[in-house]
Amino acid sequence: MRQLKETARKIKSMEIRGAGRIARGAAAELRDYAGRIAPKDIGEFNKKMKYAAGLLASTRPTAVSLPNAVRAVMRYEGETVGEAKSSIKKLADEFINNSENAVKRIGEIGTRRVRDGDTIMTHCNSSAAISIMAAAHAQGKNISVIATESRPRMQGLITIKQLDSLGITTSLIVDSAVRYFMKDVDLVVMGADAITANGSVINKIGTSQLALAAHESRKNVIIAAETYKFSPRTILGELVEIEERDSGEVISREKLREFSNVSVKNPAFDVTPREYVDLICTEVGAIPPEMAYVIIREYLGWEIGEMNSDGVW
Ligand code: RI2
Repeated sequence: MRQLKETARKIKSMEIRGAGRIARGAAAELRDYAGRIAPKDIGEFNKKMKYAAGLLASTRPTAVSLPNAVRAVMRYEGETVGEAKSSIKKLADEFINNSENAVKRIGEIGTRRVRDGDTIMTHCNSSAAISIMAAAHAQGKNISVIATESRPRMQGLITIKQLDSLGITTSLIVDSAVRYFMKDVDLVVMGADAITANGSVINKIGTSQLALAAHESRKNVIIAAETYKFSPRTILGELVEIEERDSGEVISREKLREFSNVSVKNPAFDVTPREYVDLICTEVGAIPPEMAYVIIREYLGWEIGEMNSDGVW
């Protein structure tokens, strides 16, 4: 239980972060937790697994990769504890393996849209988006990247580190400079935390203004996202919840206490309408955002359902 709570804490505090990584982290924790517990019968096992699933799924509300991963593992079967444990292990390993392959495949597909000499702008830190840049670079295309800081958590610093280690020339800019530099950009490549049935993209706060600036300058916007980033429940009319994070990420509590009439708003994500997205690059192909529904139907159809009182779908 201690290890389970520790993983949940790490996801919540963003020690484990990135929509793909938190999905793989949750799947791995469910597998390991199942391996560690010694319940008296299958009934008790199922109850413990439901609790673990609910706890992990509730750590961050926006990235749909997280509940999709939890659901993928919680489809386990078994009449005995032993059977259930091995079913969970198989499903979790499958999810993690598919997820890692998907990121690689997105790179191979997405690189076809990158030309030699392109300057790419990116936002935050997305392993799927970086996979495209890495693949283009590995093919010998001479690309350079403009990366935003991505306040308040500065995930842009992770991006420049990763690109630098690959040998890709990168400029770091403040978030408010995206429109200023858009004239130098050939292509925008970003990740996603969730994609709705109508093709809207939910990603790190600031994504929508970057996409808007790109649209104004007629620059293409590619979203790199595995199929498990698509949200089945949006078909049922549900909106994706935007995570509001602690004010301390923006300004220290001490500093804030100096003011009487100031509060902080810190949404972690925003919504980019599909009009500002040219292509969503998934592991099963590059699709226009209008086709998001098809991905949900073909690849995640079994996921649609309502949450029960335990917080599990
Ligand atoms: P990959 C991140 O969320 C960013 O918004 C990033 O664009 C998205 O997840 C996708 O990342 P956060 O965890 O799955 O930093 O492509 O809040 O790595």
